[in-house]
Amino acid sequence: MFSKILIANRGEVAVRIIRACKEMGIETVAVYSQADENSLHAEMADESYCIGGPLVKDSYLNVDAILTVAARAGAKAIHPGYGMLSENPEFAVICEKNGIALIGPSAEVMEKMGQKELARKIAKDAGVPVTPGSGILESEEEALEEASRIGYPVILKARAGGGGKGIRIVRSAEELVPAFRQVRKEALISFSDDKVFLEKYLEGVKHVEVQILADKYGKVIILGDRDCSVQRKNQKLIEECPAPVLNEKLREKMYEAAGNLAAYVGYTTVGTVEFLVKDDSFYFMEMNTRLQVEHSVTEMVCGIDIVEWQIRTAAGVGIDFSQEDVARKRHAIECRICAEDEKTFRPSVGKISLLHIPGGVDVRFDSALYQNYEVSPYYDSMLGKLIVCSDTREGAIRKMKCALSEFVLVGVDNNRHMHMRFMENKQFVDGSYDTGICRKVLA
Ligand code: MV4
Repeated sequence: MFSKILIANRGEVAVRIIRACKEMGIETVAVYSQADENSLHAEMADESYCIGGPLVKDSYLNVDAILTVAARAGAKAIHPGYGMLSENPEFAVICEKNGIALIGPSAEVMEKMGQKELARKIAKDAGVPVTPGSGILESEEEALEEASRIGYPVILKARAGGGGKGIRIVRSAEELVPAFRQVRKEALISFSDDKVFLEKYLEGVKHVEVQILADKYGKVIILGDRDCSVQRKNQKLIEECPAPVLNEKLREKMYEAAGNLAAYVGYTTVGTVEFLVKDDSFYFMEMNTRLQVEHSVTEMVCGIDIVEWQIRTAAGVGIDFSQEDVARKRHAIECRICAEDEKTFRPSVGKISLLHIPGGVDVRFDSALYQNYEVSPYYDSMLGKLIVCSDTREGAIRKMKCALSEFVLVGVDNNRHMHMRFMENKQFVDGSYDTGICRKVLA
């Protein structure tokens, strides 16, 4: 087991990882930017090092600074969290070369599954259903040919895309070439990789993902599934576990497909297979080779600390429980509390003058907030994740409403009233919602 772990991240995920390490008796090293000098994660870690300016390129993405701290502090492993360097294969290779374990799958697997069209091919080879689609589109003519072969609507996707960037739905041939140019341009700017492919666009789908835990001895456990269809501009807002309308037969087929893919590609530690679900069919969308923001809802249902097992499996510890031991009866919901204007959704900054975090049975708020904390403009607007769990979905919705009502956050605008609107929305309440729900609720 690692004696000391450097957390190469900030905010709620850094606090989450530090807590897991403390519970495991592992020493922690935090890195922070000048803007995060008074951050909770820097305060909680055993050692903290300032590694650069507020911009992520100067700090949290500053590989040299992070590895220098790891060497100086004697950290044997680095936990990348999510976002930042967590799916950067070059960083994984550099860590491997420096004899530092990057907590995640191997650099090779991270690289393969991070290229979306290659991941689709691997999924198909592993017997996982994928939507009809193309390879990398080398020209506008090829894009037109492939779109015509597959049939509109199609969705253009950047190979290195993520976070809602490098994706465009195209409904007719006239729109295709301008959209193709736009996605390539956006992908080059955002990911320095303008390779784009396309798929048949499925309307009215649910976005359901399956949580994988795999050790280095071939054991793969499915920890549960999550419905992540409540998204605005490809940013998830609300997630729930399990997905409310999956029938058991479909769920078992999706679990088997996700497990087969993990085994086929030699996956280790924690990962998520994202699917599109429509009626009784499901299709591979992509695989995330890192811890996800929404891992917490799965933990609340299955009672397994996903971060602890991510660290254990990265350190070569075998999974000592079976698939049957994974509880699935309860229901959890997560609302992402963001510092943003309720009407314009523009990020909000300021000093938290009054904070009351909701509590109670199975109510959890994962954040890095504290009274008088200054919310800075440099980073993601998510302040924390409010998670509740109950024996039934109705109970979880009721509990979430109570927790949202109890929440006090004065000093920055936040989206708690928006979340309350979802909890009162008929489509959300009956579980029949799809990825189009935001347009309806927020219209
Ligand atoms: C799709 C899709 C429908 N058909 N692919 C969203 C971002 C990335 N995870 C891929 N995504 C989707 N891919 C096909 N073939 C629907 C989504 C999707 C989505 C798309 C646009 C706006 C919001 C969305 C929310 C969830 C999933």
